[in-house]
Amino acid sequence: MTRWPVPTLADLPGRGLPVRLRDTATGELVIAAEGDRGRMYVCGITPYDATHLGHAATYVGFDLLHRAWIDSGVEVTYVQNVTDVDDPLLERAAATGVDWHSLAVEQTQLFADDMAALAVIPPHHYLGVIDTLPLVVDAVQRLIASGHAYTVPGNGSEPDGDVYFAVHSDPHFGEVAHLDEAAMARIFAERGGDPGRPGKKHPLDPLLWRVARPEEPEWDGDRLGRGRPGWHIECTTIALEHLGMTFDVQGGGSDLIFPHHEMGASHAHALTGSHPFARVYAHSGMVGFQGHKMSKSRGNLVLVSRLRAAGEEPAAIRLALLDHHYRSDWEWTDADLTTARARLERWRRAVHQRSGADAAPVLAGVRARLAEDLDAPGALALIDGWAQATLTGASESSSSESPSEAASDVASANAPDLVRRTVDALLGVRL
Ligand code: 5CA
Ligand code: ZN
Repeated sequence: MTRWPVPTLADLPGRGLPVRLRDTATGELVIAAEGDRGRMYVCGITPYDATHLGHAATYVGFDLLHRAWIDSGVEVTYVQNVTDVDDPLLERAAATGVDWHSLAVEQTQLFADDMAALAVIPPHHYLGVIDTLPLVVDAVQRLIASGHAYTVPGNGSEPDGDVYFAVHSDPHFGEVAHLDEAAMARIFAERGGDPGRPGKKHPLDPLLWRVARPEEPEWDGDRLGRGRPGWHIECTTIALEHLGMTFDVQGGGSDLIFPHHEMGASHAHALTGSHPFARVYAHSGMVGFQGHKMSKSRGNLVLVSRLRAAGEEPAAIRLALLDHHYRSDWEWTDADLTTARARLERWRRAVHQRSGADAAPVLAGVRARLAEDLDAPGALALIDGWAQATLTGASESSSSESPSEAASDVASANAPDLVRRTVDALLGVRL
């Protein structure tokens, strides 16, 4: 996959603090990177109806971690997939009469353009399903050989040979989401699972390899026969290949906790014989619109590209997203943009003053807020306070000045630039 350009980041003096994230699996605040390396996998888009504000909020949220890691001297490896072959994409292509591959290519490009506009740092490794097929085929064959996976016989409506993963062959199954059986059964059916497929050993067993069907894309699967991969195994394979067992942060929206991240973790445990897959499972909240989760299936979407086409500045969109903590569920309204535009304008006026209120505590404060589970709203409030003090000070300042004030004048003259650089490097907003 072609990545989008890397934004330039302003330099900052000193170092950021180690970032702690709330781990979904344990509920604890955990240091996100162990030592001086940070390895992060964030589940990418299924390329249709991209990029809505829910997607954008999720990737901007994890971009804060990426930036805070860079600021604290952590060497980051960031990996992301594109689910460019999967049932929902194929169904959308069929329903609208377009070629599935063209749809995927066009929407992946749109997503890249939106991410670049929003100043999201791209992943180092960015892979689609087709890029990873041989690795997935190898992984599924190994799971069969080790007894973690099995083929299901055909029947009147399904061909012979689909491969499923035996969830209960992983003793750690259930340790990411901590759901009871009833909740797992319900959510599995809602989110792409097929609990009723005859021949499965357990209703929750997820698909690993779907053998070829007429009218569906198919690839060489070696001993598996021609077909295409299941969803969870793709992300597991990509993460193991580019980050390895055990990496630091598995990220995505909270709609992926179960079954996707639960299954992906179990696949990895079975493939490697070790545990856990990720040290930290971090999940962003769901952005809603018109009373429901913003989702392609419901169609209640606000697209970043439409806002941009209507003349909205991407920095204002990003600020609107940052005004909500990444883990909270929230509802998008037009007021979010109105507030963000006004804030952007106020901050710009303040950083264009010739001098300003002391900026060192602002940099330290923003670093501290971000280190504490990426508290962007807290960071925004600190910049608001500085902007207010600076603009008030500017309107009150007189031309007479005593010589003893000279030293603090040097600091105050540098203050607007330091705040501008803080907002640029840590929040990804150019003033
Ligand atoms: N391709 C899979 C992941 S492997 C997928 O979930 N694709 S997606 O296009 O549906 O979503 C892309 C990312 O945006 C995922 O991390 C998902 O959790 C997140 N996401 C989807 N809808 C929302 C929403 N309404 N609010 C916040 N994040 C969302
Ligand atoms: Zn994924």
